[in-house]
Amino acid sequence: MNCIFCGIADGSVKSQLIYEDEDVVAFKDLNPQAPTHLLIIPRKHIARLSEADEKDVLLLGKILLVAQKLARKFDLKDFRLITNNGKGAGQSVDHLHFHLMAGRRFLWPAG
Ligand code: DGP
Repeated sequence: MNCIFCGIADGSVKSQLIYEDEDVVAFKDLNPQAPTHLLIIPRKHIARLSEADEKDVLLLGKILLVAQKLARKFDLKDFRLITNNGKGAGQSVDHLHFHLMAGRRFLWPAG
């Protein structure tokens, strides 16, 4: 399997790493859409949220708490946390990731 985000997680692909622990990695998005735009991923390869299952419940919760920790660390009061699930929703990398974005106004509903 040739997965760019698995490469970032194992260090074989360069990235601007912001956070890592035994389960979760966060790094700067290559193509930022906001002044702060981080990607938070599980080290485990899960293609998208719809492919996670009950075994991943702690991992998914941990990702949310990492997002909270990073928002606190960077003093982000208003932020958006999203995952695109499937091509039609805008997913271009098939490894579960959450976009943590802040520093500009966001429209709702999301485009
Ligand atoms: P999505 O469209 O939701 O699948 O988001 C994928 C994001 O990943 C997109 O905003 C650009 C980013 N991205 C793609 N390849 C790389 C990479 O090699 N390094 C980094 N840092 N970000 C990447």
